[in-house]
Amino acid sequence: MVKGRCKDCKMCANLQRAMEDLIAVFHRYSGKEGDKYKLNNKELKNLLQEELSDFLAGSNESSVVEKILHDLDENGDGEVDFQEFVVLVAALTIACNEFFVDFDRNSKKGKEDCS
Ligand SMILES: [Ca+2]
Repeated sequence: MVKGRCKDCKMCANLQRAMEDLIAVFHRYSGKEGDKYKLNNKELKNLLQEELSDFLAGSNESSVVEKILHDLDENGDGEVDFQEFVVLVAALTIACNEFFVDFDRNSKKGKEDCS
């Protein structure tokens, strides 16, 4: 990672770190068994339970994991590669942002009493 290139810009350092973390988390789980660069059913289940437990309550049920894997498995090889994984992260991030924006709007509405 190049450091000091834009030291006043904390946002891009944060985003870079988030991207590196995203890659590292994926590989920590995908490297456990089988293809090192893909998540199988068990690896996906572990990742969902340990990294996204707040978002995906109930994902410990096998049928839920099966469904998520089926939805994400764009190329139909029965495993989730990084490209397919990023779709899940993006969808959850968008949902979080919508929640945040709604929450922010509602709280401002309450304070200023205008719409
Ligand atoms: Ca796949």
